[in-house]
Amino acid sequence: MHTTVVNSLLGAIDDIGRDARRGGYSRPVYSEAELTLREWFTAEATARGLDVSTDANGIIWAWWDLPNAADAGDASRDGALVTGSHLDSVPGGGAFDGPLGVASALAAYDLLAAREAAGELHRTRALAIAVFPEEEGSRFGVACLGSRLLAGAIDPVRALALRDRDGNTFADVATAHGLDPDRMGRDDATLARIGHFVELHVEQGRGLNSEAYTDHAGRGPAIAVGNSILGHGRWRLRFTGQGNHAGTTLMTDRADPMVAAAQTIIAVRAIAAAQDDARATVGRIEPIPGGTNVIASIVDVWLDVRHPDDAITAAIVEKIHLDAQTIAAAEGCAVELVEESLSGTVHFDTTLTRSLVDSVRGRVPDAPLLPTGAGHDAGVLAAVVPTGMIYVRNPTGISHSPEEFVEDADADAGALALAEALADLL
Ligand code: HGY
Ligand code: MN
Ligand code: MN
Repeated sequence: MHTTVVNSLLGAIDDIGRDARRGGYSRPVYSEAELTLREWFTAEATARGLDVSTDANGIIWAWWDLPNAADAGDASRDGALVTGSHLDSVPGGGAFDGPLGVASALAAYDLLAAREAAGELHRTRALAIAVFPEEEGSRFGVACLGSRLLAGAIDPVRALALRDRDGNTFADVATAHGLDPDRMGRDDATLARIGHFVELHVEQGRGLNSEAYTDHAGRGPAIAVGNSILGHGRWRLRFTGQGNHAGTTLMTDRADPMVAAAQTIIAVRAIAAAQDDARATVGRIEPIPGGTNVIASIVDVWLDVRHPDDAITAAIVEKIHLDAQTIAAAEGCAVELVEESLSGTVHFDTTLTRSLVDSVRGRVPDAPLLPTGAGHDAGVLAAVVPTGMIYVRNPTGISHSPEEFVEDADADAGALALAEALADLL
């Protein structure tokens, strides 16, 4: 059975949150764009007869109960199979990071519901589609904020005090959208309902499209199964100098934090390049006050460091911090390092991953097992429930950029693979 449901679902949201300045999409959590996507998902799930609700942490749940659920009541949802992803994006992100997993879950539901109606699927448990808020951490700075709250991986007090660039606290924004800050945090009742979590996601990086899996004619498997997620974290380096006038301050009289930040950014690349498998990135820099004719008084630089070995990630950050201190001192500046978000390397549940491989290879025999350098809610939930991932080929591997792409046929293959995997787990 061939489905183009995924592509029509994605087509329906194609214009939501487009960013004319950056290109691509900017859909920060609880922005108008992301709220519109939440409404889109809720409408699509409700139209399918799913029972849709939003929990205390802002996670949307769309339940496909067992046929006899009325008798079993809530207990019938214990140990459910859950799939889904996120709808928020990075600034100027692609169309697929997050929404592909949500649209594929809806398309997979359609395939499974048809099989159940035809008497070809006899489920032993409920299925839920979950949509997690703030997976990218683009607004409040902590990646996977919704799944971290659910799993108890972040103190709700800290989460509620997080601020966006306009100074709004997560508490205020969440309250404005109907949540009760006092009810946020680890949710054991909801965790008890998650027997397995399977997330489908657009591939990010050169895996399926590498020579290892794609021949010169571009042929190769469109689907992969995930086995691990690289440990990763985010730190803020704050350089403090002396704000002053660009025209009246001699070069010998300056303590310019911008110069210290710039030298440190070069050092970041050198330190990461010297360590196999390490990735370190500065994608965001914010001078205060940020005037063209003003020597900055403060420059904030955000660091993203990743490595398979968490101890090496820590050592890289420590080396960067030491170099930053030396550089700052030479410029008459000071520097402080603050950790904002940290996720250790995750290995997905081996039994679940085995099941996913067997299901996927029923349709895509040469589907490989791949590690990923990208974080996901599945990575956070892996600490509390068995989780696994399925990736759909991205011809360029480019992500967190408008060039992120998935061929229609591969998106369909992803929905079919997800449906197969879920059917075998239901
Ligand atoms: O940053 C990441 O790896 C993910 O896209 N949030
Ligand atoms: Mn994502
Ligand atoms: Mn992402």
